[in-house]
Amino acid sequence: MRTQDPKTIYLKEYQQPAFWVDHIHLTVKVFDGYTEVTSELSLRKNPTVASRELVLNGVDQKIQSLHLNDAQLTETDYQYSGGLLTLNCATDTARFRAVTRIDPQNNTSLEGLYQSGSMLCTQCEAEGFRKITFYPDRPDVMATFTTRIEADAKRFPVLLSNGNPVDSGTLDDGRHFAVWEDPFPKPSYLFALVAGDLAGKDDRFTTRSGREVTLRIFVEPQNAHKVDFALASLKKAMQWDEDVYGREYDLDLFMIVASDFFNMGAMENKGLNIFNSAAVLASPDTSNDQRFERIEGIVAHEYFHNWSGNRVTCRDWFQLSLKEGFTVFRDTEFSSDMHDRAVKRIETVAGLRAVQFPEDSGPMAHPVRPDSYIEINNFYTATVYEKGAEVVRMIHTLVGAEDFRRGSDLYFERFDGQAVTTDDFVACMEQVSGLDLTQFKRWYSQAGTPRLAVTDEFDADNGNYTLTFKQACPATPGQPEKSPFVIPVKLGLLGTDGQDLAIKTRANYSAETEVLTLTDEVTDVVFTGLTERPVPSLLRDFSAPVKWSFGYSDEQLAFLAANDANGFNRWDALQQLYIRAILSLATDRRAGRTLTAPSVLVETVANVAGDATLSHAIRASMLTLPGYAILKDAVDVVYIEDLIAARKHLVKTLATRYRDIWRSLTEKLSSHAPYEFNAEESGRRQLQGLSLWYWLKAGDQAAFDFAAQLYAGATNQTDRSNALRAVLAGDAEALQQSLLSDFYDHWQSDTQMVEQWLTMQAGTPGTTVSDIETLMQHPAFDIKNPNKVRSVIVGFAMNTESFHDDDGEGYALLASVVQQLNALNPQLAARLVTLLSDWKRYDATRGKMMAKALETILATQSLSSNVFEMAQRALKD
Ligand code: B3K
Ligand code: ZN
Repeated sequence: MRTQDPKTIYLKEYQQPAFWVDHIHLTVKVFDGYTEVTSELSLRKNPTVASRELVLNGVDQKIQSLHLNDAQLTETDYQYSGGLLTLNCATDTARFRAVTRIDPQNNTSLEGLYQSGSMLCTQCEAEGFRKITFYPDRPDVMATFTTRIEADAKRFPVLLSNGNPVDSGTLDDGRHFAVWEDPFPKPSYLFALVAGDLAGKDDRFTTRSGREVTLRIFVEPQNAHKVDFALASLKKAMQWDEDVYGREYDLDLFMIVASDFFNMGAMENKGLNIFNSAAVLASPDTSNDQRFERIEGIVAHEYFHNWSGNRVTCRDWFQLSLKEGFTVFRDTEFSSDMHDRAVKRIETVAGLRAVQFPEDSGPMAHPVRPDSYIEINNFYTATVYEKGAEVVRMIHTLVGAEDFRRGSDLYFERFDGQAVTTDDFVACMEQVSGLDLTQFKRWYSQAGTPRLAVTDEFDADNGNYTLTFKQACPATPGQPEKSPFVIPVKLGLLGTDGQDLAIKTRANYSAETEVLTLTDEVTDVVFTGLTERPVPSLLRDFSAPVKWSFGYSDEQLAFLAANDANGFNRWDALQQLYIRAILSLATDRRAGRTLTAPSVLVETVANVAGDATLSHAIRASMLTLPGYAILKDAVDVVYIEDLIAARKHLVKTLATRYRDIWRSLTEKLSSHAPYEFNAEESGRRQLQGLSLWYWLKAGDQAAFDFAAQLYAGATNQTDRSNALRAVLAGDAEALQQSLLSDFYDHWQSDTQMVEQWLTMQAGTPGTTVSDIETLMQHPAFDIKNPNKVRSVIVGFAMNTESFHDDDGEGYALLASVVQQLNALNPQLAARLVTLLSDWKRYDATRGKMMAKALETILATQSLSSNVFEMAQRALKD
């Protein structure tokens, strides 16, 4: 164990800095082997703070010289330890100048300035700017930036930073320079710099007030054919933000750069977004529909941050969800408007349940607005992002679309150019709507997924139907007791004919929005004037992120799946049936009983598969079984072999019973039309892919032949990956091997395709730890590249059957990879620790082995604070 644990930062201890920065002038000179950074800060005393201490963050800085108001500082004038430079500043305005050297070529943390392939680029959120120069690296310090970059003209012909280009020219020794000016005050986490030999492509967008904006995307030359889709997505996003939020872009230039080495998806730096190549480069031949959809969403997300994040930013990192929750809500709405709203809602909720719910019910649970952290990078979580977006969605539901828009207008106007809090956001919504959201704000401060148990009673004599809602929220780390949440419940009542009945009730319910607002631990709602006992359709569109239950019979769930007027709830009813069936099959297996899939479910599946009134995409979503993440979250103790066997049994039953349906769907859904990415076409391909997968599971030779042909004749990556996915899930090993090696031979020079190739292999059932070790020796693998690590290691951890093999070797492998990455890239290493964090849910033997892997990690020499925090939280009681 460490002798000294890293420091914990608390929200309650927030204090403004003693000095603000009005302007920073940066000069970055790139040389072989080192980079020299000169930074000149114009400082202004904060009159509300008594202290005169100037506190600057700085990590891995080799100091060349420091000046305060033109006086050179000597070592007795300042203190520099633990990443903090502190000195006394007697004047109310001051100039501070630092000349330091940094080493981007050897910066494998991918934070600050680092080398990605042949280019240099930056990642400053959350606290990377301190790796570039000394600065008050906190989001409440907002300054205007001027950035001068000097570098070799041949190696780095393109030199970029935030804002507008204001000067450029040549220097001696084959070097050149460029100067950029960003007129909008911003926190340091939004700073960006790129230097490289990049190909650019331009497009244009005219804003509604007539501003002509140049859109420019930069990529390594071999990727020049993969930029059009991102540019088109960007224009759609710009238009949408004007139409839906009245928000216009504010500079003359908007740039996107693609980088192969990147810790996450993308980064919203002002005017210069930097993207993980995998999240921006697209072509029909190398990206499947899912990837297109993801890219469109991420491009929009980063663009939307220009307002929700950049113009109005976070006061401190506890407020991260202020920008992330709101921006995820915005990008989700954008995607819903671009494609199919019900399908998007299904995808969002499936993701929330698979990732955020388990996070919220385990040792990593934390509020949407955390109270404390050691390493803020560990809090870029599904809770802050996705649950945060659900919280904003509930506000939207409660205040209504019109007031939500007025509230967001007020928010952007009132706080433009400021760093604020989630309370400030909510206050705007309160002001425009007149609602008191005090109790609602518990969604920001209380962790855990509330449980909502619903029961009913029908009084036939009086025509009264009563629903009783009981809410409770389990304890989470540091929060043993919870107070009731405000829970919006959108509902309908179905009559025997499957139609919605007219609803009359006494309280809490708005007939206009069909939303009932719960505020108490127990709420009775009486619906009047009913001549029959209805079937309730609850939490329509998943109106609140809760785990709700109602004692439906299988028949009632099947009835809802067939009739509910709410598309989302049709899907959800069937999901409940699947989960129920798989869990009961798992119990049967454990008890040694024979397995029989329930007939109500089996019949419902046939009805859905043949229901031509449903869109292809909805049918595909409804026919997709819940994954292990969701199944695991539904049981107290995970006996993984039982879950696997139960799920397989259900798949096999559906596959063999309906082989003719799968076959005919697969064949009928073929098309030779040129590839187009839109809701209809991607829905068709999705349903075909799924049908082929089922057909193949039935073991028909014709299915294997079809898949091999689909693969060979594919003119787009969606068909190709559908064929591969189906074949890899079957047991025709020779065919699997031949397709995989063909794939690599053909695509080895395409980075995105190689990443997919790695992911496919890591995820194939039957892959062993030694296969993974072999894959990690392959020339295509690089432990310093996060995409490659995610493809192989996360891909393997998602391969439930293999990763959880009872020899525990999967866990040990993961621990050793974390140990290696701890020194290279602590942020990525810490992410991987979460793959073991649900250890307590497994059977005792597996749980122990997983905990042991966590202990091994915790015992690592020179453990980073990132990994320390995660492993220690995961192991805590
Ligand atoms: N704001 C960035 C995420 C930064 C993560 C730093 N560890 C991307 C985004 O959410 O848009
Ligand atoms: Zn974001």
